[in-house]
Amino acid sequence: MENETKKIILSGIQPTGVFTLGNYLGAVRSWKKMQEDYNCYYFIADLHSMTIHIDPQKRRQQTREAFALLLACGIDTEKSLVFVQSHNKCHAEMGWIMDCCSQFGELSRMTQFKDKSAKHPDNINAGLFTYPALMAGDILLYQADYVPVGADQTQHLEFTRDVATRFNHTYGEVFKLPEGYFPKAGARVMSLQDPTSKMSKSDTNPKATISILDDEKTILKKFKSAVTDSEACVRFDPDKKPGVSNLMTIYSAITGKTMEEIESEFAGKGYGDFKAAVGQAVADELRPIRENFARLIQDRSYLEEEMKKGAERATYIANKTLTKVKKRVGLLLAK
Ligand code: AQP
Repeated sequence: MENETKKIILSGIQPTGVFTLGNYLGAVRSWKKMQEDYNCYYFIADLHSMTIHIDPQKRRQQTREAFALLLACGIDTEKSLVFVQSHNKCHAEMGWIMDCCSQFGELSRMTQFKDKSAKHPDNINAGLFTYPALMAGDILLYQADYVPVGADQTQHLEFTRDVATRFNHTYGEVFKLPEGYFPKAGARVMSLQDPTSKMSKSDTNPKATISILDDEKTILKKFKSAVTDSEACVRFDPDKKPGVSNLMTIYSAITGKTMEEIESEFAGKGYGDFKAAVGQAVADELRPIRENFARLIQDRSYLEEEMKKGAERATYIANKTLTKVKKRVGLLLAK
């Protein structure tokens, strides 16, 4: 599976619901492509998902589904290391060590903490605050060269580099400093009902998001009711026409057409034709994923076997770094 000459890429996704078209076009689709050129480590970030309250039974189910969804999207366990974060105990242990290497001030400046605290004012837990330290541990454990980052994650990557630099300086060189990786075909997908905010799995309005398991009829219906504007002209202008521009971004990401090509394809046509074409392109793209998922989720023993293999390999790799870290900070190793 691994090739010593290839660089390491690491990324995770939270089991907070069925992946959206945003998760797919912004992350998972690129993860599939990267498998050819890198040693890819992908994990289901179930520990991170604990920063919000989810019913325990639902969390278990969503974690299994998220694992199956990654495989359904074309992540191949023969090429990539795929695992569930909590199945490798090194993450929790490293997370604590990273907590102790993080400063209150720098964690307080994280915009995600501010955003998520505002979104869940009744549950501003310590995990939400120290989330970036756990994430730094996730990345540094595997000596990742690259971490694919969306615009909303750059601050966390900077934080990881700062913590790693500080640790290396204090205790001696252990960590490789990871760099951001910006996939060429990545796209930021916005809500279909409020195109100024990003499409999110946890959005409570089902019309705002496309789940990658939605069937064709549902997808076409959701695009039909997507918020646009009254100009009736397909033109890319994210500031003045956020709704139409979002639909163009989605169409472009799937068909590979440029914005100019899309503008001329729909010149003189109404939004009805445009929305139907975007919906159809999305439905065609997601159909095989939905079919793969339906098959995989039935095969519980296969999923469990793949999770076990992933956990063993991930633990083997991460434990090498964790042991070095423990020695450097002066934790007495158990004999
Ligand atoms: N709308 C989006 N457009 C492009 N990329 C997106 N990602 C998420 N939403 C979009 C990318 O998907 C990856 C996995 O995300 P995550 O599950 O770890 O957390 P998130 O960014 O908080 O995703 P959600 O869907 O918004 O989840 P909830 O609702 O639980 O908070 C990341 O690479 C992310 O950039």
